Amino acid sequence: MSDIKDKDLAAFMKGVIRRNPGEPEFHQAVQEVAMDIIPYIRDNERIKKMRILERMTEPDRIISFRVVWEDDEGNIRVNRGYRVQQNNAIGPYKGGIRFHPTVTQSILKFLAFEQVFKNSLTGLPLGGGKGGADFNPKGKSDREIMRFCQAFMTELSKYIGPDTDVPAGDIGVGGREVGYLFGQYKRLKDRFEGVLTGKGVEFGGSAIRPEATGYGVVYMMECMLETKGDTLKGKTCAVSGSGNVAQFCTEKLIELGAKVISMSDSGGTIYVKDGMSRENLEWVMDLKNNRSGRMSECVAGFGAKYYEGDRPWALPCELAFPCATQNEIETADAHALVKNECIAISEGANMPSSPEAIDIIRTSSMMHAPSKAANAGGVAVSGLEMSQNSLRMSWSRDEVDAHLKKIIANIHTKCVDKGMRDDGNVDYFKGANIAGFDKVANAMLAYGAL
Ligand code: NDP
Ligand code: 8G0
Repeated sequence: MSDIKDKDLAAFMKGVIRRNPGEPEFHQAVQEVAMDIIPYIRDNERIKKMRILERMTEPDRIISFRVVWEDDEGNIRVNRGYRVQQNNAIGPYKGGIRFHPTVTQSILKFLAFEQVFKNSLTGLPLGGGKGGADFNPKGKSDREIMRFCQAFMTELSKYIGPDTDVPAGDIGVGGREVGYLFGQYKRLKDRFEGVLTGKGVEFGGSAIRPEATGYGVVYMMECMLETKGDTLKGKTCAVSGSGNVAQFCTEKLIELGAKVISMSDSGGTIYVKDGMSRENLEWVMDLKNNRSGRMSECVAGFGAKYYEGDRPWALPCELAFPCATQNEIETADAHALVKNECIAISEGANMPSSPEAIDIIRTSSMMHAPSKAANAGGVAVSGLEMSQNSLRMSWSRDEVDAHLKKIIANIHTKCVDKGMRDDGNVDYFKGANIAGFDKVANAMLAYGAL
């Protein structure tokens, strides 16, 4: 964690660390918000007296449960499931479910905390939460995945509802898993209601939800470039990841005439010097979505170069789109981006930049949109899915895409309004933190102490 010079921030973080031992990702996410909010509320006696920031860093509740399922060999397997219900001041808890072996309470608390600010920025009535399990979907059969999802939902169904808490997918949880989860909820409750988002379009899903996060990350980049009179056309772009967010980020970049030179997975990075074609991307989508393949297979697939064990950030690029996971841009990666004169970063993954990397980027002239602003398009379209379910309506692709563009443009404007620095550059991290905080804090103040 980077050095803390502000005394109030140091004291606050000491308390957070004491109350949440062994949760480094949660400490990191809280510190990144608190470093902007503590100076902002320094003279606001009411917010301080009502302990708003302290209350926001304590989840409303955390549900942790055993998930028991049977594998294809008849072995009984045990995993741990969670739902972190962080804050419902401005709407029902909302946020994804992650199935990955690295899932811990710390990871889900950081994600739930970030979600509160992000959901506030969308302008929609959504509180924040996150859930998941330390289950590894890799190498599991379709029927094993189904049984795990059913066992997970059997317990989770007690705590969620369309006006209470509305989960969705995340890493390791895509359309197929949401289908199994929704099927089990419906079976148990005998109710067809908007209790999950990211559903198939046949059963209440919204157009554009699969695309929304990746498209939104690109729309945010367009907004940032526009402030400099620039566009995406012809720009060299490094994308990391090869899952849902990375795929649709790449698709939109190609559509808008940018040159995508990389994608990656936890095994390594592919490099395509002249930029990926639509056909290359379709090949990757089929590899990842239908064949459980590895990016290394792109060498034989379409002649990509492959760097085993590397991330994309040392490849010369003008724009960077981290779309894999937390802390995937660290000190050396940030130095490489600065050295190669990267112009801007739009964060698709949640908290992809380490605190040290953020400090390095902040001292350069790079524009840097934080995940809570840049990837908010996903949850925003989830919010629109909830609206459509309540209305028993479904909107067209064009209608939803138009809403998405507008929501991202509004978030960009909020970041500029609250994050403008004296030198005329925008601190997008500060802007997003303050704008996200304001709405939730005002709602909490209105409710009084409880
Ligand atoms: P997917 O499961 O579809 O894809 C995840 C991708 O990230 C894969 O390429 C995976 O590689 C890679 N990855 C995951 N964990 C690691 C790791 N520890 N080290 C290196 N690579 C890793 O997930 P999504 O695309 O949905 O999510 C990606 C990020 O975007 C996450 O941070 C998520 O929270 C965030 N996000 C997602 C939203 C959505 O709508 N889906 C909305 C907002 C944010 P491999 O196949 O090797 O595991
Ligand atoms: O739709 C959602 O609620 C959702 C799903 C996955 C990730 C996120 C996020 O904002 O991180 C939101």
